[in-house]
Amino acid sequence: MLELYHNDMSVCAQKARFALAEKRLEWTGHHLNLRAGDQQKPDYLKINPLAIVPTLVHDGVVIPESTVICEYLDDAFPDPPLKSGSALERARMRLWTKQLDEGVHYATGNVSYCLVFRHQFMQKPPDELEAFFAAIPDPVRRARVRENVLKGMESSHFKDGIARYKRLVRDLGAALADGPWLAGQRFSLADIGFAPYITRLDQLGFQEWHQSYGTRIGHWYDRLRARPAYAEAITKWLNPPVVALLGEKGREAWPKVKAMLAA
Ligand SMILES: N[C@@H](CCC(=O)N[C@@H](CS)C(=O)NCC(=O)O)C(=O)O
Repeated sequence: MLELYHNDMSVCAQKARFALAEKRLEWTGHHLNLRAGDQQKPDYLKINPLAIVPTLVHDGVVIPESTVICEYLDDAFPDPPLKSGSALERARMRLWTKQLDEGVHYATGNVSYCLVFRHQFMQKPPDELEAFFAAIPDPVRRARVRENVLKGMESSHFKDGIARYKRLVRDLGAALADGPWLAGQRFSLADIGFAPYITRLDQLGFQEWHQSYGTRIGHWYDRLRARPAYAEAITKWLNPPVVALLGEKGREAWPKVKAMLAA
C-alpha cells in the first residue's frame, strides 16, 4: 500500500504526485494544512522529523524527500520508466534534479513566501505566528521562514531567490534547445521535478520572464500540461484561493521583479 502525506499546492508534493500519476499507481492521501501547522504535530514528526511534506509510506516503510521519493517510485515500479536507458541522459536528468535540492527549491520558497504566503501568515495573531516559527525543527529553515514572512521583499533571501530563479530560467531555455525534454529526447524525472517550479512562475503571472528567452520554455510547459498525469497531480489539486493570491500578489510585485531581473 502506498500512502502520501502531502499538501495541495506544495511544489514538492506536486512532484511526488506527478510521479505517482505517470506510473498510474493507486495511493492513499493524507492532506496536511501547512498554514495550520499540521506538519508540526507529534504524529507527523514521527515520520518526518523536519516537519515538511511530502512523505511516502510504502507498506509501512517511510520515504521522505521528494527527489528520493520520485527515484524510489521509478525503481520500485519500473513500468513505465521515468528515466532514459542512456547513461548520458540519466546523468543529465540527475544534474537537473540535484539542483532542486541544492538551491532551486529554496529560491522558490523564498520568492513565494516573500511575495505571497507571508500574507496568509500575517493574518495569525503575533503569539500564534511566533509559536509556528518556534515549531520549525531546523534552525536554518526557521530563521529563513521567519525573515521571509516578517520582511517580505525586504528579506535578505528575496534577492537571492530571484537571482537563482533567473539562472534557472536561462538554463531551462538553453537545455530545451537540445531536445523536447530536459534530459534530452525522453520525458523523465527531470521534467517531473521542474514542472511545479515553472507552474509557480506561471501562477505568479511572471510569464514575461521566460518568454524573454524565446518560446522553448513555453512549449515545454505546454507539453507538460498536455500530459494526463499533470492534470491528475497538479491541476486537480489546485486550491483556488491560493491560486488567486499568487496571481494577485505576483502581478503587484512584477514591476519590481522585472527591474531586479534587468539590473
Ligand atoms: N527537500 C524537501 C523539501 C520539502 C519542503 O520544503 N516542503 C515544503 C512544502 S513545498 C513544506 O513542507 N513546508 C512546511 C512549512 O513550510 O512549514 C523535499 O524535496 O521533499
